[in-house]
Amino acid sequence: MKEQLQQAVIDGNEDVVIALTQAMLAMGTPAREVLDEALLPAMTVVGDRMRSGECFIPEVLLSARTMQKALDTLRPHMAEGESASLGTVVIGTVEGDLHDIGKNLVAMLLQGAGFEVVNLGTGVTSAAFLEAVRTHHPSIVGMSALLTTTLPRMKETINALTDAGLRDSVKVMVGGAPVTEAYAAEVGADGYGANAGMAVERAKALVGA
Ligand code: B1M
Repeated sequence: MKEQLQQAVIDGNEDVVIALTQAMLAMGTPAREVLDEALLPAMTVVGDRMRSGECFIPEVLLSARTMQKALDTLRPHMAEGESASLGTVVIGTVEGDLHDIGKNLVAMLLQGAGFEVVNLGTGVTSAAFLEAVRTHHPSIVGMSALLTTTLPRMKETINALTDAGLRDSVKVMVGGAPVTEAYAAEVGADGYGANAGMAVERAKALVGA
């Protein structure tokens, strides 16, 4: 069934994806296993095909939308974390970047782990991150970027937080496929996650949980 689900995400077949996700959950497959062993590998295949020119933007969009539907189906089964709040995380994809599947996954797992999450969406400007920090007083600001061209927005936002006198009031976490631990250190972030699970562990460590 995992292979069928993976193929249905690649094909962008929403109805089949929802039905198979529900069926696997009903059979007792842990939501995390559905995610790690069927859904995430599907996006890797889609990325490889995009790179090799085997598939084009409309097809990738279809797979991405289907992936979001699968995540929506999984969400209630993953949000089984501690009930006490570990604090607030403001999270967004940086300006100029539309990729949000990974960021939403990180947001979902943070919520499941007991954080309050304010998800600012995609294309979030430095000014919007600052505004959200002033409004929500988060413990952590999380930035996601999937494009090498949008990575510099992370440093710009960190600089803007410093210039506004807000940098010491929040921890900053960064992530996304092109981000590395070394890059996170280079831009002055406090934390980095190679994947959503590692992001949650790092976020917990940052708030001393
Ligand atoms: Co885009 N795209 N895309 N794309 N896309 C990539 C990223 C690319 C690698 C594809 C490729 O060439 N193989 C390539 C980037 C190359 C580069 O910069 N080096 C690329 C490109 C070039 C583009 C366009 C420029 C294409 C074009 O128009 N010519 C364009 C840019 C649009 C823009 O943003 N301005 C574009 C558009 C799109 C779609 C809109 C079609 C769609 C996005 C839909 C959406 O997100 N709603 C799309 C998709 C789907 C992809 C791929 C295929 C899949 C991304 C994904 O969802 N992965 C991607 C190829 C790939 O990555 N294999 C590709 C699954 C997701 C779960 O993983 O996002 O890495 P990921 O998140 C992980 C970790 O990175 C980490 O945890 C997550 C979960 O484990 N993580 C964090 C993420 N954020 C974190 C934050 C944290 C901590 C951890 O702390 C805050």
